[in-house]
Amino acid sequence: MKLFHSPTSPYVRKVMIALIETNQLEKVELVPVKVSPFSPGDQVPDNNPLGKIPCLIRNNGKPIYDSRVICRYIDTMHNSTKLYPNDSALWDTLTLEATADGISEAAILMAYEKMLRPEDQQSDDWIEAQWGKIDRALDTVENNWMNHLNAAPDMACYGVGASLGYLDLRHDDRGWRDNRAKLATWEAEFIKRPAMASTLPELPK
Ligand SMILES: N[C@@H](CCC(=O)N[C@@H](CS)C(=O)NCC(=O)O)C(=O)O
Repeated sequence: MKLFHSPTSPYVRKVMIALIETNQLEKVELVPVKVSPFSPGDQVPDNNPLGKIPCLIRNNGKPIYDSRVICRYIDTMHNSTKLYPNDSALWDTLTLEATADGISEAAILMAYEKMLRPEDQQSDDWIEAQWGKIDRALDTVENNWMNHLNAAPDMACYGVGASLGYLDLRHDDRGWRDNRAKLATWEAEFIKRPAMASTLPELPK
């Protein structure tokens, strides 16, 4: 299989973590790509019309996306500890994973606004509105989801780890840890897991 890959994408990181945690990394060839809404290139849109990564080309040649679909697909291909529960606990896992992905989405849109749009077209109000989503979502995680995060790790926990890593990468100045001692304490331990540590994003040099 082939995975369109970028080391800074929190969504690609989720897929990499899923592959590492389930001992399946060797099944995948990583294809490095750089995509943005303004420069999607050809390779990614030929396989995912949305022009987004991650996109996984399966052994039968068919692409699948997005990260939640890929992670669930990966979870069907192994017999060790599952990333998604197979009972009613699934709905909690999917909701927390969606919350984490939403944090990443708002954080990416903030970064795109600053990095991709001409300065005179950038909107501070719009950036703050995106941060408002992140702020509310982080408070919800801090107040409602710590029991879930502190239980056996599932794909939702890895999603939260990936989204917090992206906040550190792009929006460190926002101080997401302020007033969120429980989440900060959890994250400090969680990032020591080998799958988290080996996928830590770095800004391109
Ligand atoms: N919902 C998608 C989001 C994927 C996404 O936004 N990926 C970013 C990279 S982190 C991307 O490909 N951006 C290019 C674009 O928006 O055109 C997922 O879970 O995979």
